[in-house]
Amino acid sequence: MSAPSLTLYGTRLSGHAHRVESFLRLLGLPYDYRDTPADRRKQPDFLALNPLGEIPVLVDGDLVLADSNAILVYLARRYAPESRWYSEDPVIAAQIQRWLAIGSCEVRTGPALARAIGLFKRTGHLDEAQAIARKLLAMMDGALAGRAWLADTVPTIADLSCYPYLARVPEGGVPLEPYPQVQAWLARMEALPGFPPMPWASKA
Ligand SMILES: N[C@@H](CCC(=O)N[C@@H](CS)C(=O)NCC(=O)O)C(=O)O
Repeated sequence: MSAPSLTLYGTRLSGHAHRVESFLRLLGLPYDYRDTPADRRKQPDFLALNPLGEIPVLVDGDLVLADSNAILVYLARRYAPESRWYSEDPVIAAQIQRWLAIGSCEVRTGPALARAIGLFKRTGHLDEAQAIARKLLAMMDGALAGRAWLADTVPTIADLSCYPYLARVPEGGVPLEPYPQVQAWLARMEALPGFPPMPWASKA
């Protein structure tokens, strides 16, 4: 396999970009990082990479790929095919897909939106986003009882997808204390060798 030439467009406070950057770090893949704040995402050169104007975007040689979960799948299959970050097992693959979907839906409309309203003055209904976050956290606390990881007996891209916005949901006004299984899982994530914790915006 030729040496990868990877470029990641993101920002350090984006949980979506964190999904990708944490995986690049865990896999030990070298990459260039292009800080891409909101105004840059509307420029023609960035829109040529992702017409939706969203980070993250990964460029790997001739490949331009947007969407954090799609990038996680690509990196796992392209650069770690023998690992268990992804799975060919039908049941585990389906479980991973379920959590990636939750990462795109409930995580985005709950913890991610509550944090964005609180921190970045994004428009939206804070009460509704916090309610979705609490419902999701309660469900995850139950799902993680008696198991260490979301989709398999080892960490997978499902855990990477769900981690960042749940780790920093207190910045959206939702405390983590009522959810001990989620807190223990977040601690396990942050103990993975080479794993970069999601930064606190309030401490940035
Ligand atoms: N489905 C996308 C969503 C990415 C997303 O929402 N990115 C935000 C930043 S965290 C963004 O760039 N929004 C457009 C903007 O802020 O201009 C993914 O998973 O990558």
